[in-house]
Amino acid sequence: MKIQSPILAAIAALMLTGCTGSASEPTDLAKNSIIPKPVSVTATGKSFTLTSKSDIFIMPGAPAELSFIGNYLADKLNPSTGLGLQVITDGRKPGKGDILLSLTEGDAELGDEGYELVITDKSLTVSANKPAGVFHGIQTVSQLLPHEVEADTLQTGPWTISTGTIRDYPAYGYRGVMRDVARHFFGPEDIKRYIDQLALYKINVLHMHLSDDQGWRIEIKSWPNLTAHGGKTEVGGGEGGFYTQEEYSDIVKYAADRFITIIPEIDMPGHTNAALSSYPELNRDGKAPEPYTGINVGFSTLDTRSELTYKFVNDVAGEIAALTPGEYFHIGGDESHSTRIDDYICFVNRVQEIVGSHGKKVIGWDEIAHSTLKPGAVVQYWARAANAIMGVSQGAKVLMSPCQYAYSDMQYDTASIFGLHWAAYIEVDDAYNWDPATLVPEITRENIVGVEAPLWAETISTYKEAEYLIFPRLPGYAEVGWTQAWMRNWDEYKTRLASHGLRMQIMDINFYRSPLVPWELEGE
Ligand code: TNX
Repeated sequence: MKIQSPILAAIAALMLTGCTGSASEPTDLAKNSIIPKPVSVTATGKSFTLTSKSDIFIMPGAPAELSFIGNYLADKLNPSTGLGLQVITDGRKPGKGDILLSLTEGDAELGDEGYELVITDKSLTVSANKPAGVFHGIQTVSQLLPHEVEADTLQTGPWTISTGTIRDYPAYGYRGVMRDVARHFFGPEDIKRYIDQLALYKINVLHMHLSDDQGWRIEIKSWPNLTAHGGKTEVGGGEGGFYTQEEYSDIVKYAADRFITIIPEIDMPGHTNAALSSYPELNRDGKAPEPYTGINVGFSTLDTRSELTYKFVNDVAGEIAALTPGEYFHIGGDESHSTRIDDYICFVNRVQEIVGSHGKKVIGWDEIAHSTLKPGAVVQYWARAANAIMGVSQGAKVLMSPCQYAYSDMQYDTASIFGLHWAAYIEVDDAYNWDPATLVPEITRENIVGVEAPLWAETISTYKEAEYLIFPRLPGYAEVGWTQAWMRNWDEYKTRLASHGLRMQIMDINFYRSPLVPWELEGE
């Protein structure tokens, strides 16, 4: 029985509750609260239940990533469901109540990240062309289960999902967020927890802002004072910190296992006081400035006319590129107010060559469009549309991070404790209600690689404070990147987001209880 209409599905649900179990069991897949919203959902009006007999099956010969995904799903479901799901790879066939993860080939519509979920009353199958698609598919499975599945302690269940088919794939291939770990340092454990949260919403890029005036956060073996000195400060005078190369590589691997690419950023030629303070010879006058712990911008610059500066950039980019499998290296390039424009242009042109020589493509904040962009360069639109348009006219692609909509460090409203408001107050609806492809008339769909929501860290120093700015805007940014604009609508989205309140609560996420969302919360 195929039921597409919600009314028919509701009638079917009423008819079926008598014979399939308690009235609280979901039987209409169309009434899901999946974020980001999937491309197509076809409800068939029955229900599938995970039981203590259920396991997760992977066909023999499938790539290792599929076993990793199977274990990831088991590790997620077992603590809360207590069902002891095991990953079976020995060729046994799945039976009633089992989950099957499989790779298919040549489903062109699904692309590299799409998936298909087929749920019958007997089994649940996630299939995709690539492991990334299967991984996104299991996130959808988690969201279809009751919210208690997100707990790390035993819950009662039942673990029932309504039946039907979901076919789903993203609008944009780049769905990212940025973390500023320079203004305040956030350690590897914080970043890993964040990566797991990103995976829930099918985000696939984490851009890490690794250097700024207030701190240098990644070990560079050929320039050790960058971290020995430049890593020991942060905004407000705290102790700062940095990632050793081993820790950085571990983060890269942790992210890659979750199909998230790390893009490292070394911001230059401005935003470089921490480096300048660590090495006097990088300064035009040979004198190292004091470490900086305030929140002003635009006062520092590398000496763009010194050959030593380019040796420095080459060493830094070389070491980081060698640890980073992703195709991009972010060169910053924003707010270089202390660099003459002609020097800035020469610098960005040369740095593009250096980054290219290490096998990476360049991303930079929109100001880099003043230079001559190399093929493959991406301009990250944050402030000036004119810059991004200049990039497009050079054939570059644009990454959309318009500060009035996509800046996670902007306050929600005038009462917000954390955050800034120089670009805007960004309530949860403002963060959701924009279309990357129509925001700037001159920048059209084919010019855009995707969407990124940056989180600058001047006003936040703990994980919980960061969470408060990230949630609940993050699910909205994920949907802006994943779901076609014509399928998105705030009034409908907010009811789905409302039900994610219970999930965020049970995961102990410190989220902003926006008055615009009809939250379903426990005990509040
Ligand atoms: C502007 S956005 C900056 C950052 C600040 C941010 C604060 C951008 C490319 N530059 O240096 O942290 O504003 O909102």
